[in-house]
Amino acid sequence: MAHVADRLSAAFVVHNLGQADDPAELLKAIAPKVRAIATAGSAGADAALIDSLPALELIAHFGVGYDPVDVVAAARRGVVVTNTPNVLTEEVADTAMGLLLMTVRELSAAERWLRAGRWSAEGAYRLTPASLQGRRLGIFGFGRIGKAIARRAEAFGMTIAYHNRRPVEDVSYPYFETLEGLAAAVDTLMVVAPGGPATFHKVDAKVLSALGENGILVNVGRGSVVDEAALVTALRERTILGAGLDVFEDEPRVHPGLLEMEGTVLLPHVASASIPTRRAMGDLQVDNLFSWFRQSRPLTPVPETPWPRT
Ligand code: NAP
Ligand code: 8YV
Repeated sequence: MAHVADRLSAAFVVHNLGQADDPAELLKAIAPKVRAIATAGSAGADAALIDSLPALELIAHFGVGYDPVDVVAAARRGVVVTNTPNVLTEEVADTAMGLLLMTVRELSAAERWLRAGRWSAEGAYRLTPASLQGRRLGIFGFGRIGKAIARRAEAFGMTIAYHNRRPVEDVSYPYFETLEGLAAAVDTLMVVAPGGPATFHKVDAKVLSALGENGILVNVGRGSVVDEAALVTALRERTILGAGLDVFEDEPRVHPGLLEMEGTVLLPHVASASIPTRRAMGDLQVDNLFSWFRQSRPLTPVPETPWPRT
């Protein structure tokens, strides 16, 4: 974001690796002096980059999900990693509910019907097989955003259950130790878990089959959490009813099987993408850098690189 770039260049000497003609050459020239990296989106920092910067102290990531940053390599080197939690929670939960409604009630297909002149030419759009009413919502990743989605879903009259690695205290919703167990108990699965090796392809053919033929899958977490090939098969064979996806395995490329399917609603990773929310995320990213270099502490370190150091 220009706003972020302006704030950074007003305070720091900034080298833009992404826009360099020869990134390797630039890196070689500046490596001994680099004290922090600002990363965004899928452009993170891998072990090779981290290990090539001997003076590195901080990696400030734009986004609450920090799967593109190798936090294990950072922790090993004593480098602190920060992300941008909380400031996007409500926005992402709003979008998740919108995507759920679009998927269950086929709202984008209905709009396409109107815009194509089919309402006047052929009559009303079809009655949707599914309704939001009476649906049972399972949330995979019951953290900040998962809880904000639960608050909204409760107001819509949905029942709620969840799966995490451990139960959340002070919450009365049923907890499921396994994702498959959760999927079998609900008909609507909302994925809002982080990416990375621990969650890779956790939503697989078994989980989709447990969700059942009335099942709706919504993913606002990370594309890598869902086995997209298995999802395409489940949609094709109608072992689930539909899917609403904001995130994909190989962004910005989308599996052609998903594109051709009528029962999918596909958004280009926009859950936090409003100007106010993205600006708040950018400010938190820059404030982490300011706090590190002015007050010697990060504002929002990730759990893998805690502060104060343990
Ligand atoms: P959070 O508060 O850290 O919540 C993540 C939840 O996932 C935690 O409750 C955690 O519980 C659970 N979890 C983590 N690893 C797990 C595993 N291996 N198996 C089962 N559960 C696991 O994070 P948040 O702020 O809610 O954000 C969640 C994610 O949403 C982000 O990491 C990001 O990938 C995604 N996101 C996407 C967008 C978008 O634009 N689509 C925007 C914002 C965020 P336990 O530790 O108990 O397992
Ligand atoms: C951003 C996200 O769209 O915060 C996250 O984890 O996925 C989104 O809010 C993404 O980080 C873009 O930079």
